[in-house]
Amino acid sequence: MKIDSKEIDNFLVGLLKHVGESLREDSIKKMSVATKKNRNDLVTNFDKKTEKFINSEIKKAYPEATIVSEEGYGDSVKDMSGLVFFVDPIDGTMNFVKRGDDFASMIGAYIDGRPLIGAIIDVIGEKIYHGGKEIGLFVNDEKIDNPKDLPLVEGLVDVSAPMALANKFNVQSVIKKSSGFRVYGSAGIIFGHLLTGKEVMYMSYLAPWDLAAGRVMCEASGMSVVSIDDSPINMLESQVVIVGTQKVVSEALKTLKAR
Ligand code: 2AM
Ligand code: CA
Ligand code: CA
Ligand code: CA
Repeated sequence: MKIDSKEIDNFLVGLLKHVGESLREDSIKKMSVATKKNRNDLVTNFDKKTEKFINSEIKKAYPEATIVSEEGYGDSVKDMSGLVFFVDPIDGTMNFVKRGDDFASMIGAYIDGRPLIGAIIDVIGEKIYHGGKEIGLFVNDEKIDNPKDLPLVEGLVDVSAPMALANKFNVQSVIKKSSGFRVYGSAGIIFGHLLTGKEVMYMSYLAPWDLAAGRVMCEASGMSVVSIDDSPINMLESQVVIVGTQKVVSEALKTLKAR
């Protein structure tokens, strides 16, 4: 299969532009909210509608590709061979429902397991972060420089709320060494902050669709993306992941091991 990363990047940016326009209109329309595993695990009619739309556009453009997505309209993907798209139609559904901002839509493209292109839209901020190793990274049409390799003491860190509150893996020891602690509630929004140097680390339990697009872009920008136990990232399973500048990730792993 001949794969052109520029062509996939253009396709994903076009798709997310459309998703952004439609979600900005939709958010004033009637929303129906249901719970999934627990009362904080929400899904709306817009999560489902958006995933159906994205997946059908991907299938039209790339009929040979397989899709891993959150809300059940994807394929049952057992291995990473060929072209695989990861789709999170609304990332930060709780923010979408409760605040109407700080939510994202994310798509990551991989070829034979290799990260190819990531695309994340900050829907209300109207920013699309996109690109990959081969073509570079952009916010909308503007090229972004790689963020500085700052140490923990010089940057803000973001840890998922449940992990930070329960002090899982003694993560509070890492938080205390940083400049400050933030919880934005959307992996996609946080990846945007990492890519533009506004935060230096994100640690969370992430599903494949939470991680895929951000991993492509953060690795392309020279940041580290590691699983907490230092095993290779598995894109077909959920895992606890640390993403950040090289200095911060190595400091974080050392600090967590020293507990
Ligand atoms: P979501 O909104 O697409 O579900 C903060 O809640 C962040 O963690 C969001 O990016 C959210 O994605 C994700 N998230 C929420 N619950 C999760 C879970 N059980 N496993 C993995 N990621 C989750
Ligand atoms: Ca969800
Ligand atoms: Ca998500
Ligand atoms: Ca989601």
